[in-house]
Amino acid sequence: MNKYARSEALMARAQAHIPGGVNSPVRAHKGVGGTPAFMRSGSGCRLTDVDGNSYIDLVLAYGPLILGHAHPEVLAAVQRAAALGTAFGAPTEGEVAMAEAISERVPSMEMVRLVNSGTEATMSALRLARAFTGRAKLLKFDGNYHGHGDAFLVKAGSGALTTGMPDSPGVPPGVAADTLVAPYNDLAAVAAVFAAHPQAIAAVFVEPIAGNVGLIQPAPGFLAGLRRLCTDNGALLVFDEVMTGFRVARGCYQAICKVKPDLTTVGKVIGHGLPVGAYGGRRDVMQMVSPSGAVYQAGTLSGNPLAVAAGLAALRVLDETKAWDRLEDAGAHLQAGLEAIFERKGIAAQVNREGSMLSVFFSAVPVTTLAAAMASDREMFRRFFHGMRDHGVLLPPSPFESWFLSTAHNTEALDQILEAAAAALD
Ligand code: KE4
Repeated sequence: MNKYARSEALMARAQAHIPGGVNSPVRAHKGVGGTPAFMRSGSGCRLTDVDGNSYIDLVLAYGPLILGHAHPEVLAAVQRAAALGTAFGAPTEGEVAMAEAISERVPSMEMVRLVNSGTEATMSALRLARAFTGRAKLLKFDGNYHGHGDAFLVKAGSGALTTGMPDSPGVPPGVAADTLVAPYNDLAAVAAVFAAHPQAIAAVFVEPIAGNVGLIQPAPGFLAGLRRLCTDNGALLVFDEVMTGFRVARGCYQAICKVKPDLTTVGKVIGHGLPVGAYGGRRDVMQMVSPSGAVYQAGTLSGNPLAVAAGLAALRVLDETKAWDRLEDAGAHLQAGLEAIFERKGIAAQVNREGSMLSVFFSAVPVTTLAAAMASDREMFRRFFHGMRDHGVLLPPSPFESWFLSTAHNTEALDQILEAAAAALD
């Protein structure tokens, strides 16, 4: 009996009208093969697909669902908001509360503008940095993914890496020419780029934890070094915390690394599954954003009441339950269990983790660069992905994505994940 029959039929229908049958490339399983399961519902840490298969979910929509699927307090907040209307094209109190909530948690974000996705947040932050500095060039890191804005689709991570197109067609050479790339964790290379382009770089964009190549942590001193180089060269430092934001700490990763960026982009958790992103930072920079300044950026549904209600509910529950300690404990439990299994089975693997986000590279050497991630055993990952799915655990369908835990992943679920991992590697 084909346990994915309905998903396969839906994929055939989908491909008639949707490119690749999906609305975001990484969902298409190009990195692991096979048919993606079409999902019907989620509850807590579990998903059920259209064929009735149940999974413990380690994707969590690539990060937003930090409280798990269909959390009652998030659902109630969205239902209350929806009953009052879905959009007004006018300011609402919820947007003020969300901006205050973000600034209170992230002191570097003195002012905030809400948008509808991480991509919009990074695109807007780049335009603002270029306006503030009067410079054109952007420096990013190979394998870092900042959404699909033209300027960022150069040596990009995530789905661009999975599909083997880190430099997308359709990005004009004139745009790509303003995007400079350095290897992640290579401070000397960054200093060299600044020296080669004096007074020309508007901003350095960095994922303070690289979560779109799998997970790679910053080398000691890397982020502080970027801070110093940006200050010395008159460029803005932009932390892209769309993935790490409010997940690895209440105050984002910058509360852990104690490096203060000039601008920060966030998303995912602040919508808890509804579309939202935000950019913010220094008041003198953000004041340049229209209508207080001349840098234009707009959005019909920016600050949408339902997304804001979901995000405010999530941030409140995270505070009330002191979630980050639990998320750290869950991540540590899973990492230790996986490492013990790899050790017992003599499998060369690296588990990189920050709090409740982690990834597994089948590699005999530590993975601290994109090159090392690319050199990991992708065939082994493909087999592991399908073995885990066959045993009821859903990983992101690519070795170049991070796995996520929620507060709903209790000890029973974590132990089921470890049982599945042991079986998948037999
Ligand atoms: P969105 O436009 O997808 O909301 O956010 C773009 C983005 C920006 N910055 C970082 C650090 C991100 O991780 C992302 C999006 N993350 C991917 C996961 N690798 C989204 C998943 C997808 O593309 O379907």
